[in-house]
Amino acid sequence: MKPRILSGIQPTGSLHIGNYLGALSNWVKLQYESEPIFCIVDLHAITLYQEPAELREKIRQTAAVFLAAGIDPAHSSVVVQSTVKEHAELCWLLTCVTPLGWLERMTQFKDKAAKQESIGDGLLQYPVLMAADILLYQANLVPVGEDQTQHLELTRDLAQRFNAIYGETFTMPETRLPAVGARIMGLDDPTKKMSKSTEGSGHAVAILDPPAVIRKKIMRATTDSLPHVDFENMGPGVQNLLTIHQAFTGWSGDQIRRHFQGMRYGDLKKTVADAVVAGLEPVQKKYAEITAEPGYLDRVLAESAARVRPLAAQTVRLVKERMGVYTA
Ligand code: ATP
Ligand code: LTN
Repeated sequence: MKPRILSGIQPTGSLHIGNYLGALSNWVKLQYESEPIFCIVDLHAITLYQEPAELREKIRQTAAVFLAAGIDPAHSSVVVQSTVKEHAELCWLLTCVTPLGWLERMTQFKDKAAKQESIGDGLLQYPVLMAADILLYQANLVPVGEDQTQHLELTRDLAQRFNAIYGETFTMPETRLPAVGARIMGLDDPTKKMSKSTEGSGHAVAILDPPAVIRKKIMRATTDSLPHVDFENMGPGVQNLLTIHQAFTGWSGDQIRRHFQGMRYGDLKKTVADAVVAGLEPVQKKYAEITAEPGYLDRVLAESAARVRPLAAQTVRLVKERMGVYTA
């Protein structure tokens, strides 16, 4: 049996090269191994306040970026999470078997909660909803960036706990990280993960940034006080730029070392910027085509939702039966 692949991205801002290298490009590579489902997780996005008009816009933009990056809608389903109501329904059912302590331990929850004056319950429940996304379709492979590994461990723990209490119900999902680019760091601060919601124009390169903007951001990236690349003594900023280059070009570690050893930082940045601009050019071109075609995106989203709903309904029915909840 082919594995079922499922993953998701929050429509919380402009997708950046961390999302591209950590998640999207890996989805594109893996998509023909199975019948994958890729979600725009709008219900996750609202765990922190989103301006409604902006959120509506970002949902469509995120879906268009999935397609522009090479997700093939004839084969893969591109689903807006909130359009398949079973995501929320299964989330509640799973909430009832989730120990509170498991959720309070999540590092993403602790990080995000620390930045809030008042902490919404949704922020705490976030990983349960994510587990519901995955378990709803009995997915066995979840391609994500490194920051999601803890949430996936919780998903497995939850599946195991449910199966132990109510009998074998859920497939155990496996985490799949990309070989290179599982954790791209901020250009302005290479000790912090590149993130959509971090402020600052020098932090992230967006997938849709024009070439001149990409070049400017990379040329200004934080490095260190050394003059040139030294693999024996390399700071995190330089390491991050090399990782970005390697992920975009597909070069081997040896090739990277031979090419960049001793290179001055100015030239390093120029070379990295060229690779990023070249790598994103086809994505940007396709994005323009997709968004120029009226009705196309809505059609893809409607067809995808219709395709996955029967499977979602089947799982929720099974879970309800197992738990003894009324099923008409
Ligand atoms: P937010 O800032 O809103 O939390 P984010 O930029 O962290 O957003 P998510 O929507 O949480 O992005 O993540 C979508 C996917 O991209 C996940 O698979 C995640 O692991 C991956 N990802 C996010 N940031 C990075 C990064 N810096 N490097 C590699 N992968 C990343
Ligand atoms: N929490 C994830 C987004 C996400 C996800 C999922 C990823 C929601 N549901 C299911 C994989 C599988 C994040 O990247 N922040």
